[in-house]
Amino acid sequence: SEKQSVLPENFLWGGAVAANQCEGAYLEDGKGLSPVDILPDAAHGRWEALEHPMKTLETKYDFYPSHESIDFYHRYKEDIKLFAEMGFKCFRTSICWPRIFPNGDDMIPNEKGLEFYDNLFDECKKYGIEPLVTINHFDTPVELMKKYNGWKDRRCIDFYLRFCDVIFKRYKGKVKYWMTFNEINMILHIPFFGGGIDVTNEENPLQTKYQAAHHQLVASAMATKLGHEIDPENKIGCMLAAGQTYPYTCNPEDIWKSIEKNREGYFFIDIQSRGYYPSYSKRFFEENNIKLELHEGDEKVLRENTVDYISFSYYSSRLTSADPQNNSKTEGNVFSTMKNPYLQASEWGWQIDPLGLRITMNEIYDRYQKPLFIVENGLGAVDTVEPDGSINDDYRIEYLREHVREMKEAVLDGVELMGYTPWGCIDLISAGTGEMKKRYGFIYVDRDNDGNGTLERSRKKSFEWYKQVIASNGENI
Ligand code: P53
Repeated sequence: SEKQSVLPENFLWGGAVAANQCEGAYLEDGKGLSPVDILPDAAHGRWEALEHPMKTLETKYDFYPSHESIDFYHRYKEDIKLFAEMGFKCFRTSICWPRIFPNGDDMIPNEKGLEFYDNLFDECKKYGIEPLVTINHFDTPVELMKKYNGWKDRRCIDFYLRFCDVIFKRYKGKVKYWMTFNEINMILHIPFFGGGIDVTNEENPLQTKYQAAHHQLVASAMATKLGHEIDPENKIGCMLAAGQTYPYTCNPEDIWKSIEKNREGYFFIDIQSRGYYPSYSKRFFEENNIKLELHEGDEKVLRENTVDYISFSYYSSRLTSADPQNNSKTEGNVFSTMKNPYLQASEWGWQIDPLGLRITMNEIYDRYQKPLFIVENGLGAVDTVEPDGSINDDYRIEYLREHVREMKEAVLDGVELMGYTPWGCIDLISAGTGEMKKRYGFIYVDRDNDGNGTLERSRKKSFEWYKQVIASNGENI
């Protein structure tokens, strides 16, 4: 029964987390503050706090979800063992920038921080798990915001490259797959997460965001160059918060609007993958009174150092209309989207659209013709622990099964796909809400929104399901 599988033999099955949402140990071994470390949860004003981070710095909250988080910093061995039991081929995490450079602009890296990631990657290697590393996942040091207003300041390029130089050299031979910035388009929506920026007092916030984006795009290209020089084996990718925006109706006005919305995200990948500012950006900048400051050599660096692959997160499609009357924005989503009457939504209002994944993959692949990597996908849901300790998360299995099904369809459509790492393979703190209750994991963590619980780990029903998906290379879903 040597049935040929749809997915390639070397397909990278795994799971994804980010340092700032799972490690905890927020001041241990010389670490500086990450953006999440100054934020409360949604019930205590997280959104307001995200919008005015400088003011947030002066506010004392009773509880900070990230400070202990799921304590991955001390429990990673146990967790990686569980990932290995599921058969993970790869594991996506990020390197916490302020663990390595507590102030961001330090000259000398923090050895203790570097040691932690040495141990972490060695532990992965023990089980043949390939690390997949996000260099900056919402983790621009808070000190850089205080001193420079984050990525608004061009000097962040140098600080970031110093960080890249240290980690590329240190983990050479241990890490091969890198992503320069998590959800690089997030800088437009949550500039504090995306770039350590407070836009409260900015005259033209859009100008500030795009100037910061330019700095990140140049930094990303320079990091790609550096990474290839240090180890030609390195594969360096970009990362987009994806999800196709559909037009509400066949009214050409709606179609045009959806094109504009999709370009908001493509803008970044057009530069990172094609190597130059897209033609449509000129008019957009003019109409929004944005004047970018480019340095000599920027355009050359962008053109000569495009990414090796394109990774992205996909949770949902989006929907837009030209008529503002129709734009009944759904709750709980950073991307403004209308309610799609054909789709169900999660408890947090995220609309569930498996076919949208196939659509999104086909669109991205047609545009860039480079290998894709799905590095986030999943369902945030409330789980119930039964008296016997079991957790029957059939809703999560259902969500993932339908998405894996459509992912395979996209591969049959001709899309080149490197791997699949569902988000929050172990329960962790939600980026958007700071909650524990919004769970994504195959592995349950005993901890609630207020930080109560033993932090003990247990296998959910989806754990066994995912294990057989991997074992069959995606054939038994
Ligand atoms: P949560 C929304 C808000 C913040 C970050 O989100 C987001 C999104 C969704 O696009 O992006 C990613 O935790 C991000 C992860 C995050 C995940 O979505 O709000 O890369 O850090 O946890 C899920 O449910």
